[in-house]
Amino acid sequence: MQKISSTPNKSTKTLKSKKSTQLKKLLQSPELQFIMEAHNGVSARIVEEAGFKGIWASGLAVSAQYGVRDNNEASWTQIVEMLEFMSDVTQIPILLDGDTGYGNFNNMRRLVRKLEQREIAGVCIEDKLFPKTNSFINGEKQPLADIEEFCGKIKAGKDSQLDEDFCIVARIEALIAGWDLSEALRRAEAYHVAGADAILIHSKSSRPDEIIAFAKEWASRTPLIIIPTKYYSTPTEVFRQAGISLIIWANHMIRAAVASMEAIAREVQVSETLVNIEEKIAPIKEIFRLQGAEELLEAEKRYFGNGKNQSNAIILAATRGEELHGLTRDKPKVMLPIAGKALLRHVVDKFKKLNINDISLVAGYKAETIDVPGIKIIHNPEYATTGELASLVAAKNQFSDDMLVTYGDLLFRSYILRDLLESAGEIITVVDSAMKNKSTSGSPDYAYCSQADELSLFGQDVNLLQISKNKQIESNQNYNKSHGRWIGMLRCQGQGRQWVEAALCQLQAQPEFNKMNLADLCNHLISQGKTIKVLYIRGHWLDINSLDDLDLAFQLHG
Ligand code: SPV
Ligand code: MG
Repeated sequence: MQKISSTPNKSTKTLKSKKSTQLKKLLQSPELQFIMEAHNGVSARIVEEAGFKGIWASGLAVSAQYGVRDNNEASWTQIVEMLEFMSDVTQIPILLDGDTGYGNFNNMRRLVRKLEQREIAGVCIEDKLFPKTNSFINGEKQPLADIEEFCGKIKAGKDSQLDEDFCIVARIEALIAGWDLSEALRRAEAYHVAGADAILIHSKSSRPDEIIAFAKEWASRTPLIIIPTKYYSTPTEVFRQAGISLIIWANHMIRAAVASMEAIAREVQVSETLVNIEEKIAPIKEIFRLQGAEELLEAEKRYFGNGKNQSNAIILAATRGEELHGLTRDKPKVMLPIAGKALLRHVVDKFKKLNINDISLVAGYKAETIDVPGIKIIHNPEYATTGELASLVAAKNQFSDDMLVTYGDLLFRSYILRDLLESAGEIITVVDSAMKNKSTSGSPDYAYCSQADELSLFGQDVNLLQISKNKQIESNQNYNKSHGRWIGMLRCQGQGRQWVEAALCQLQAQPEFNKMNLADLCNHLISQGKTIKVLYIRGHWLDINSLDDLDLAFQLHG
């Protein structure tokens, strides 16, 4: 059985037998079989999906897709490199059109070993001289290889294969080069004796007569292969009756691609629009499918775990920011420029830097002026009379099992977000225990926690007990002095989302819901016995509530 591959778009569901074994079986099958040309990874995949049981890696087509002639202008390693792409994305066997073997017997030995390493099932070599020319260009002027020398190449190839099923096909060019049937048969016999697994008899005639005559004389001494490019109008049944084993459709994928590309390129060039061609070409989705994009998405879920953020962010930014007076006359606070870009842009960039690309912003005041790209804007039309929780409810369709909820007027260092993303817990929030040099503009929220921030606690679980506008509170618990400032950033994951949804439902039933803010939500959750974990930080953030804050922000980011 073929080994399971980690190659992205190789299906591992229905493993077929070894590719060389598959090719050998095709050649030895009593039924007439067919293989189709492919010239790169995507065409190989298309051929496999169409139902073909094998691929012809055509020298003509692979050269053409590189934009070079079929005269060994592409080096053999360049051919093998392309074969690797083709082999990686398919499970059916590939028979390489190996031209003359790219040199003498020694080159042939190395070629066979390199092909086996890439799971190429077999190689066909033709009895011409290196560098060869395509059989349909001046065929009669092309010299044939010396029989004995060519037999040596076949033997060398067979002797160097490690996989007993690897196939070597000997291709006879005698009819192409203007020799007669008896020369073709003489060569076929010699190549058979040298160990060829099959004979390919090539013809450039528009009628099948000479290959039918050959097949009759050859009488299936080995499997017989044909390439009916020139005698294409012959009914396939004729080949079947003649006892042909394998038909190679040798160049039809590259010709189909070229015809389509020429037509589309011409049309777009002339019309200067895409509007007429969209329906004539493959949808982008089809390209993604052929590349196996879906498999990668699934693998990311499997292997990235928490390492890659599937989190989304909800930014609350519906208010004007009255304290900033005239500055917010024509735009909301989040659109104020700081160091050349809007405050909101700084926030969004921080999220994007950590791969959080699903960002929703709840806007209200002057929402139409928010022009930060790459975010969804959700409106809270009642922004003037409602608080943060009403804005959060407006975004409830964006809730996910790993969501960040934050104020839009926070400037913070990236590590804070990174640490929050790496923290465990259903709900985690950030508390600044330093509180130094911090403006107390606006009305700060103070956090009361299960433990003060001590370096010795580093990494230990600390829970939020209460958020209050008061720096000191009357408490019948064993705390009354706040442990820091709550910065207004929450992460809810797993169950945390359900907790928040349930809490919002309960709070919505209360008459003062429209005045409630995120701190009220946290306090309610705690009163319901839910745990909110604390991530302590020591500075490195700023919320913009006043002109002083704005000055500070300029100092930090300007
Ligand atoms: C090829 O496909 O490159 C072949 C077949 O060698 S033919 O072009 O018919 O010679
Ligand atoms: Mg060729």
